[in-house]
Amino acid sequence: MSHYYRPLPISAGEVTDAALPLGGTGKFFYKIAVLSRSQAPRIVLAKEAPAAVLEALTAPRPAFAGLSLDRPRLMGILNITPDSFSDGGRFLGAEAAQRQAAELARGADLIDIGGESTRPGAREVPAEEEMARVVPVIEALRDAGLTTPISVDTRKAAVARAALDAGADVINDVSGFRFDPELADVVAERNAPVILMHSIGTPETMQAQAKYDDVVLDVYDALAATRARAEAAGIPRGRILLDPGIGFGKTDDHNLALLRRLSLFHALGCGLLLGVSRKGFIGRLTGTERPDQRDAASAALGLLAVAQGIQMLRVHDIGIHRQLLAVADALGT
Ligand code: HH2
Repeated sequence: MSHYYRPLPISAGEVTDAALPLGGTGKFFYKIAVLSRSQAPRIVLAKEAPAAVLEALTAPRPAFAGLSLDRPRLMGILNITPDSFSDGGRFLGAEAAQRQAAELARGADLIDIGGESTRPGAREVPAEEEMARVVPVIEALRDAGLTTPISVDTRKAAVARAALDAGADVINDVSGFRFDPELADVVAERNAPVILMHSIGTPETMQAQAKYDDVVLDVYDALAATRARAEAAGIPRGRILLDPGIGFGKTDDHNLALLRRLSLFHALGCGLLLGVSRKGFIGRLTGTERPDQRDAASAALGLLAVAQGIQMLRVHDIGIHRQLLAVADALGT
């Protein structure tokens, strides 16, 4: 595609009949920034965009894992790993994991359980070990009556299968089906909703490969190809959330460029998820060494994402992000 269309959401106070709805998010836009690889951006009235683009931008997204996407949702993070950058080692035992899940469930719409760290430099974990970390926790949570939808953060078909059997609902693959092609078949066979994230290389190597012609347009094209692969495997568009993958094979400047133009990704016609919570680039921007001291800046970026119509935020601190959503809702932002 030579032109890319980024809707410019407007404030709730300025919505008139001429405004177009943004993907059923409750947000609206009149104008679109037209981006290309060869020309400076232009701003045009929305109605000047091709019909197929307007259809992708305006069509309401179907509910995802039973969650309507007409308001922003929170995914709470639960890492059952010894080495995750923020909470590594804290929730390794089933009991500690269960306590944290109960805490998250108070305010999270979805709980994301991961048994393999994917922070830059992290080593791959064998499928058996990953399963041994996440499956007993998912089983224990379901046995205890937890009804919150659970996603499993895995790149592997075998882990996905075992997690779905144990009571997980959603697959969250940071490799966007690149790591294990069989994972697409598992998702299709099981009719599971899926989150497909943009990344390059593997967590061990990705930062060395962080090179793009134009990071925003390159990530857009890669996500379009990922969505097409998923659809070819039999996964309908309405069961897919896409994620630009902040921090995965991206420099700080790449991350900032993506955050400035997040609403572009609505043109892919899927719901969108964003994970910025406590990530390393926030530490570098704010001079905060400890991940658990990065929640204020994480929430500030979360608000920016919500204002651009992002449907789901992946976060560590649910309480702070519930406050963010309350003020955003009151403002109509
Ligand atoms: N980020 C991380 C892990 N999984 N999934 C999606 N969809 N989007 C993300 O941005 C994302 C993700 C990395 O964060 P975390 O789980 O907190 O750490 P670690 O990978 O070290 O376990």
